[in-house]
Amino acid sequence: MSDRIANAKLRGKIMTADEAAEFVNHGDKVGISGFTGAGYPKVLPGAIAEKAKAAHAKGDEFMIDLFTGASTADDCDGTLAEADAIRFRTPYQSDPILRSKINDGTTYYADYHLSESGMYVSEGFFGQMNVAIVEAVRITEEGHIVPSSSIGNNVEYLDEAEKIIIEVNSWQSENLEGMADVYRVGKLPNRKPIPITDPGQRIGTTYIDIDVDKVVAVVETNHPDRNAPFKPVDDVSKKIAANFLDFLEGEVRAGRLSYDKYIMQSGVGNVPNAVMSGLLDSKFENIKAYTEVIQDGMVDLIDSGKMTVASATSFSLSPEYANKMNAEASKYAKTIILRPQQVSNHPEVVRRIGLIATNGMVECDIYGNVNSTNVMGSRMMNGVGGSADFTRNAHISSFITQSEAKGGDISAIVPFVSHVDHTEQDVKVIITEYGYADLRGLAPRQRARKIIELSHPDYRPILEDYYDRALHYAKENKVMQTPHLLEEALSFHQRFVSTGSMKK
Ligand code: 0RQ
Repeated sequence: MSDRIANAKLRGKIMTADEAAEFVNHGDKVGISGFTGAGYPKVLPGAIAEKAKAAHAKGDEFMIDLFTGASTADDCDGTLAEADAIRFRTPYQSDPILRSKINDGTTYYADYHLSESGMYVSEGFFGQMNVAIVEAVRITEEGHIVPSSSIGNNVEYLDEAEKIIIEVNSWQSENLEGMADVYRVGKLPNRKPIPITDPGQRIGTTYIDIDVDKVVAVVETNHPDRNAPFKPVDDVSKKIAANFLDFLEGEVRAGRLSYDKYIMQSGVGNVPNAVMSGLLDSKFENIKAYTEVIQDGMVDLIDSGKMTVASATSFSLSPEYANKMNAEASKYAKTIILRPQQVSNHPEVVRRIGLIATNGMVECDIYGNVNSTNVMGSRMMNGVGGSADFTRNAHISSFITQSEAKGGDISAIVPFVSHVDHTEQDVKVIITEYGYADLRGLAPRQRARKIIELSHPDYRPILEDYYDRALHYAKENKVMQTPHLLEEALSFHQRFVSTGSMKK
């Protein structure tokens, strides 16, 4: 038995994963730790999946409703999805098997803003939570949980579930203790302001206090966090990063930003990660992050001394960087604060801090609406995540993307988005490898040409042609606010579905 379980009562609850899985029943609402591949339970999902498979082999039903912080990994979401054990899933995912189960209709998926998902659980929107399964670095003498590499919605699940199962993972460094800053936002109608005015402020505890009597099982594990490596930074990403820096430099010249006052939020994905490497060689110093996840690029900024504070709810690191974080956790704990996602993404704090938000996207349209989630209008990619928590409330909200996807068969800029996650009112800057469009202060017709200029040259003439004809129609019919040809607005998508390419 590991010496990481200091509470005598909870030491008496140690059992195997298979034994603990007996506390999870068909139809249960199960809230687990885990956020972008960090801090998710490592062995219970596999044991629950086996239970589901055995039930299905006998012709019995076995499916759970699964609530997380955000995405997990193949040995959690993937394993459960493969066993057809997930009936309902929220709020964010990125596992390929789970994605296919969502898209083939096996699993219902509710895509919610990450800052709100825990609150919905506390407010009872989903009904009674049955089981919380949370990974810990250790359990203190009092029975408090020291969370591992993510905080996510742990507090809400531990508070609301009838039963608690704790996985104590000895792979996670004990030196992660101290990174967490656990603060309960409180239930309505008695909320108080969250007292954060700077990303570096600590306002809570380094542990999560729980009702020890609810703990039904403690399982010991020794498994790494798993995450896919980022794509190498290629020439296109370098150009996008350079254009993003150009935009920041413009803000400095305009007197709205100074080299030591940049507070960033950076989204998930390869492109946002690449943009951070661009900042390494920039003039910006004392960069602070009030964001959701800490990716490899942010660790490089911390190592270089350029980033002095990073507030997030989780890591989202490549395997190499996850090992590095684990080995040097006590060093990084001086710079990094991990908060519940309700706090890391809270609109109140985001608005007050005045950060610059930068997120990836699937596509945007010529007027500045952004689709972050649904490919061709209906195939779920990952989810909106925290992108809208930040986008709507940031001082400046930017979106970055390559101008095309799938080897050029898809244009990231289309006449009309096939799904809307971020509306034209919220999107202030769009950046591709061809430049940036600053949309602030512009009406839709003043934006369209600027956005089309960011598209790939293969698509620019078709977009210009669409816009010219839409303008002509709009003038004749006096519908000039956002000119569209309704029968052609989704023609790029229709062409892709019929021919495999958006090109004419
Ligand atoms: O697919 O993996 O099969 O090759 O999407 O695309 O270009 O590597 O971009 O990794 O930055 O991800 C929107 C998915 C972009 C991400 C998205 C395909 C492309 C590739 C990845 P393959 P790239 P990125 C929280 C921030 C929503 C959540 C969010 C995302 C794969 O940014 O999930 O923002 N965002 N959270 O081929 C079809 C298109 C496509 C497309 C890209 N138009 N059509 N497929 N792809 N564009 C806030 C924080 O604080 C973290």
